[in-house]
Amino acid sequence: MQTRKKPFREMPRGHSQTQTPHSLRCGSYHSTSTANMSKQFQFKLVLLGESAVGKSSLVLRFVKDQFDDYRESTIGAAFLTQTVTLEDQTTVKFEIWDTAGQERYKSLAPMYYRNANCAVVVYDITQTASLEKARTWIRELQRQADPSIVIALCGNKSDLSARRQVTEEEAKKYAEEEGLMWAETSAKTGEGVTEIFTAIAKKLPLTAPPSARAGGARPAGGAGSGVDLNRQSANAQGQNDACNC
Ligand SMILES: Nc1nc2c(ncn2[C@@H]2O[C@H](COP(=O)(O)OP(=O)(O)OP(=O)(O)O)[C@@H](O)[C@H]2O)c(=O)[nH]1
Ligand SMILES: [Mg+2]
Repeated sequence: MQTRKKPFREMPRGHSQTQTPHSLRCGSYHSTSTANMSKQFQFKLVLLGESAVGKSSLVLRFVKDQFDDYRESTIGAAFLTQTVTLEDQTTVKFEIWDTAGQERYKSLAPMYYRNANCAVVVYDITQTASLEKARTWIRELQRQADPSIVIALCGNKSDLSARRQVTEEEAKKYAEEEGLMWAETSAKTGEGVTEIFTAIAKKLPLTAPPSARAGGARPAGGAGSGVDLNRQSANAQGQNDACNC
């Protein structure tokens, strides 16, 4: 059992560390355009999965391109943002809620997946039980989250393939049956990490109007826009403000 230290800007339950601008608080999804009219969208993304599968590590890799062999388990949830730019220069800003996988925090999860546009449900390829847990989360999302939510199943720790317990075939078949995106990743080596978030960005409805419940993306200058993302561009890469709203 590894000793895990250096918390990843975690948010103790009931304690707000928020420096988050009002416009970025959960439930606020807007888009606007830059002077050259490239489109920008914001989406709420939630990570779910058993404790120690590597949710926080995936976020740390995606947001800061770092990895930490000794991480502390997340308390409550952590909030970060990261932006990806697609080939057509559309930018998608993810507001990421990294939830705590420990059982005692399970009841908090609906608060984080409510109104989420996309979810990354993570399992550890070296732990069969973690795929079972992922299935449980997926069933819960299918029942309780917004019907339009984009769900990606992510088999993490692909660098530990010598200890693999979950085959690619098994996970892929399940994902296909459920209509989920699927990929294997390694937060340690970085393999597949940017790719899975980019694939999600491409799958999100970048032109559709927002659905009734989830915060959908809106075209530049459309009704309800008004948050100038460019004003927050200093925070857009690797921001890790926490928020408990
Ligand atoms: N080898 C390897 N280890 C990883 C990988 N991702 C995470 N780890 C390790 O797995 C352990 C758990 O990682 P975390 O990111 O804290 O897991 P978590 O899912 O956020 O756990 P909770 O916060 O308790 O829900 C840490 O020791 C990480 O260093 C990976 O891709 N490969
Ligand atoms: Mg964590």
